Amino acid sequence: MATVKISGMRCGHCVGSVSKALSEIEGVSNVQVDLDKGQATYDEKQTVSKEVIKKAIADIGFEAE
Ligand SMILES: [Cu+2]
Repeated sequence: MATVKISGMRCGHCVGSVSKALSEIEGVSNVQVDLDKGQATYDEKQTVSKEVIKKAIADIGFEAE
């Protein structure tokens, strides 16, 4: 399981957007977004570059580290 910190999420709508964006990345599954912790966890069915994850999150207006 991988974890990514995400800043800028404020509500359930943000959680939904992040969850959808991550789920659409090839190789990513079981996405769980935690609003209170400001992070998402996911499983990798294949190796997924952290840069790909960061870009997908940046593309929808949030910041990942
Ligand atoms: Cu929101």
